[in-house]
Amino acid sequence: MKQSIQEIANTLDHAAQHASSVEQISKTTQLDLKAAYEVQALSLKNRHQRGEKLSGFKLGFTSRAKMEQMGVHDLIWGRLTDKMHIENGGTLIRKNYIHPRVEPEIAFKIGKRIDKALSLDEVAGYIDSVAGALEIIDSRYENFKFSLEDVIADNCSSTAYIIGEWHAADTPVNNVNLQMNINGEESQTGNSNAILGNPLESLVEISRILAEYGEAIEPGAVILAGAATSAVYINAGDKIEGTFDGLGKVNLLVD
Ligand code: OOG
Ligand code: MG
Repeated sequence: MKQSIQEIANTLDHAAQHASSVEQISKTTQLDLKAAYEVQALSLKNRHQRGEKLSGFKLGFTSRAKMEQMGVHDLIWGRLTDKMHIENGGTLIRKNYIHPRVEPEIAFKIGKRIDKALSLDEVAGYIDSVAGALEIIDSRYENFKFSLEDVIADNCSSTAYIIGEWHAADTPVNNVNLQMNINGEESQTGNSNAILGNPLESLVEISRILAEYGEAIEPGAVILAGAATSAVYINAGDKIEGTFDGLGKVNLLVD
């Protein structure tokens, strides 16, 4: 059934809240990119009405590994809220999610308001601190399958994130070797340069995109640069550990 932008937003928000998957929107309603981002904004509005606060932004499909895994080849962005944040070493309750996956990321904490497109040379001056991170994504669509517009409308599968210890802004985030182990076994290995050649480029991109969109990034906001490797399904009982050379470890338990 064809749905309005508001109805789609409510459908996706409901699916996220109740851990129940829905059919891809693109099967019944054609959204263009602008409409897909409108759906995302409206679904976030629902979250804000329930008391969730915007805590930052994320980029998606910034690495070839992710583009190839999901068959989508354009950069996307979504919004993070305080409710999505899990402490390092904390626990994710599997039954609250549909089919969650984990992926290793680089995180930035913003130190100074960003309200314009920044160059690679400029972004350093806006960073408070940097860290290794794990992102949990949980597409609200059946079988984790979507078109570009579908995934944007679904807030880019955003569900949860875990940040490692914050390090000084000048700690290198490029050329960081990283490894993700699940239950003590190596699951993914990679290098942070898989993210747009240098994760700092993700900050350049989000500054440009949000400036065009008329939205500022406030001090304290977290930016997830995008996964450096493919994402991996997680199960109750899993112990996940990300190791980032020079940035330390990030841990999550799944219950
Ligand atoms: C979309 C989210 C992509 C990333 O880091 O590339 C993303 C998805 O794969 O479900 O978060
Ligand atoms: Mg991600």
